[in-house]
Amino acid sequence: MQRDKFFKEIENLNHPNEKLIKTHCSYCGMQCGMNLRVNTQTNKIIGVEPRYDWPVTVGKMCPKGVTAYQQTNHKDRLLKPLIRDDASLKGTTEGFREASWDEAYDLIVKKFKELQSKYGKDSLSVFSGVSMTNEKCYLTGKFARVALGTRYIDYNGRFCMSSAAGGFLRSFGVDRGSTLPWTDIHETDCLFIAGSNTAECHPTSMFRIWNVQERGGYIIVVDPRETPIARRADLHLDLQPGTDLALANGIVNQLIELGYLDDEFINKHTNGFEETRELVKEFTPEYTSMLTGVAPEKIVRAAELYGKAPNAIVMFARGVEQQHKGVDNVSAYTNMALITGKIGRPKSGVATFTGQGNGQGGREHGQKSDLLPGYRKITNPEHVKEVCQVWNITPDEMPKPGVSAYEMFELMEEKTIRGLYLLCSNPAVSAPNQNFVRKALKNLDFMICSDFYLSESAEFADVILPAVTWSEDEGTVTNIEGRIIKINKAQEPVGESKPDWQIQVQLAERLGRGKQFSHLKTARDVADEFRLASKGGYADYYGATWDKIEKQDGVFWPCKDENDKGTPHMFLDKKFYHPDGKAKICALPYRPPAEEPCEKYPLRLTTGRVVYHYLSGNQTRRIPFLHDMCPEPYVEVHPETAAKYYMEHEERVRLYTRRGEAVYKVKITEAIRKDTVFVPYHFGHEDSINLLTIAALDPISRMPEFKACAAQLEKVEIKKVQ
Ligand SMILES: Nc1nc2c(c(=O)[nH]1)N[C@H]1C(S)=C(S)[C@@H](COP(=O)(O)OP(=O)(O)OC[C@H]3O[C@@H](n4cnc5c(=O)[nH]c(N)nc54)[C@H](O)[C@@H]3O)O[C@H]1N2
Ligand SMILES: Nc1nc2c(c(=O)[nH]1)N[C@H]1C(S)=C(S)[C@@H](COP(=O)(O)OP(=O)(O)OC[C@H]3O[C@@H](n4cnc5c(=O)[nH]c(N)nc54)[C@H](O)[C@@H]3O)O[C@H]1N2
Ligand code: SF4
Ligand SMILES: [Mo]
Repeated sequence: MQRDKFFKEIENLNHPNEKLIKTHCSYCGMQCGMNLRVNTQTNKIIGVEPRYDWPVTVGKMCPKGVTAYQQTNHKDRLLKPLIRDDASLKGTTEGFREASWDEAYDLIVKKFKELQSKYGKDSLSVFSGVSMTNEKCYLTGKFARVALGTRYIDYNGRFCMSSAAGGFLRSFGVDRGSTLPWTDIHETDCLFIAGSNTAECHPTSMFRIWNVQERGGYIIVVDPRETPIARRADLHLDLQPGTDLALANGIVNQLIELGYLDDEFINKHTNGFEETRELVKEFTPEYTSMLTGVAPEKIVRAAELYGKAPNAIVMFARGVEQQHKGVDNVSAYTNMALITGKIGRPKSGVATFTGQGNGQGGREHGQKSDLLPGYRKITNPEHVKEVCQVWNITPDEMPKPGVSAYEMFELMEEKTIRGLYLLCSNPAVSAPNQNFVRKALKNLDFMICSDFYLSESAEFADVILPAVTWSEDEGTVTNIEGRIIKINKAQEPVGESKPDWQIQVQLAERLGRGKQFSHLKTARDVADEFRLASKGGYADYYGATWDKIEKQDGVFWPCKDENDKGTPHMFLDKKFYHPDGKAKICALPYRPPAEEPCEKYPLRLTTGRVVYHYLSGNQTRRIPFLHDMCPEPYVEVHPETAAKYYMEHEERVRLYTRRGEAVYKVKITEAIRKDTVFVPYHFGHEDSINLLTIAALDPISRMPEFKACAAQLEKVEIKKVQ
């Protein structure tokens, strides 16, 4: 094969003092294939090259990916545990001193035991993230339930993918972010993409997406902003933030009106069509236009383009999901595929753009307050029994379900939760309603934070534990497609830093749970236990051995045993995961955003990302190139709106909501609705847009409404500090 030949040539060009470690990027769900370049004299990572032999991204990487390697030996790395003796300095970077691991562990165990004996097991909590491997995510769930014995564990996926998960579970009975492999995308005839700034957030998908147009197919984009992908789309539906449910119902109305139904598919493989048909009757193009701000002709045209395409894929991302009706939005857009039968076959289906590197795997194996490995339920006694056997505990030792991520902060604020083990997340930037969240963190009696840089959240900790970056450990992650892939170790841990799974094993031993943890001596040991724990669950990874992953360029779950090659396409047999084997078409009444504009707050505020930064920015703000390209946040304002407020480009203005305020540079752009302003959220302290966002939670997914609230702008005069 041509690509093998090419790759061999590249290998031959290698410098004798260099080796290449095959792996994937540390950041988003695309998990682009990369080789880390390692100097064999110093054994240090010195660079990166894209992997042309990786079938999903074929040699493509974005600005974050090509600079990701600069994280490993960065000057800001935490090299030793840090302890802060003076609690009055909480919320600052001050007052930390270096300590040995033993001293740190002793202090943590003493404090955890004190709190639990005084206030009960559930006085401790774990808040984690999904930039970690499956093995680490799995062990974090086990650590919370077995080593700490607390019900309170949840993770940053509640702010990310939980609405997609909730919507897929309701529509299909199973939650795999994509029903088909990414290598199908460029071969479809129509892409309907809602609430995804794909060109900035999943840039290495773009070559496949543009290819649809080049082959004569169509791209429809739904976004309040004219993003790069919206600019070149065949149709841009520029809706008001928070109105997707009305738009989806309106498009379904037109798919029915214009006769694009697949009656056979609906009859044989779905439930709920008649209720849905009834419900969407009122969502005529005119009524939908009134609710969403999208022109009626565009709504009809979207239904035509999607309906007549032989194959089509409905795709969405956080623009749709981060609303207090995110789950309904997901199911409502999924209805498009179910009523037209464009699912359960190659080149047609539904996919969400998975956010974090392991956004998929990290939600399947027990970091969520109600879930156990393999997507088992903590409320199901059979499931609990199965997991207890692997964990070597009795079912009565299994804690009850806890609460969602934001609700944990509420319990911290009222002191029901007194201790926190934070790892792999930076909620002092990324959680909504920051004034409240920071108060909750300050209110804790004892907090530990594991990170490789001192994050804004670590500033609230009593003990900081130095973790390793993705390049200093091995394990698996599950990419945007549901494909389990292998992350390889390129360098020994910097300083005294340790992988999170090792920290948890050592802490568990000191907490008297050696019997359940001491046998885990390597990441591979954790992997073997983790595969077993997922066995028989519907997210079954048992057959996804590291050898198979290597041999097959990854393994799509479910993969039940050695002979199972995995499942790239879901539902090819038209069997959905609900007990009756049918998918659910959902009748979903419209409700507006939790906070609508009013006289005092007349603008709609929405938030999101830029290509140069990643999430809370704790990693990317430290990379010189990325910082230079985007050194500070800004507020995007339409020229007519700016003129109304007498604001000029780059002038500093105050943006405020009912919850907080911040000062930003104005970026005047026609690529946004006149009634909407947008701020990227990658910045901390007084620059965080989450000082302003609303914690209105989705009733099912408990996702906060990051994408819509009411705001106002005001001119300010910044006085120079003397
Ligand atoms: N560069 C970069 N890439 C990333 C990340 C990153 O931080 N930086 N993070 C990764 C992660 S964890 C995630 S979750 C993904 C996120 O990927 P995306 O969801 O694509 O990113 P966002 O910028 O949050 O939002 C997407 C779009 O939603 C639009 N939007 C806002 N409100 C609404 C609405 O009410 N309806 C609709 N339909 N659209 C709306 C915004 O204008 C924005 O263009 O990206 C991943 N990739
Ligand atoms: N306003 C607004 N807010 C949002 C969003 C939005 O669109 N708008 N999007 C939300 C979304 S989709 C997401 S995903 C969240 C993400 O928000 P966060 O959970 O805060 O995500 P990160 O910034 O990745 O935080 C991860 C932290 O852990 C560290 N880290 C990385 N890998 C590891 C590891 O393996 N081990 C340990 N111990 N530490 C590690 C990093 O240095 C970083 O400090 O933000 C949410 N917040
Ligand atoms: S697209 Fe995502 S995975 Fe690929 S290089 Fe960029 S950040 Fe990394
Ligand atoms: Mo995310």
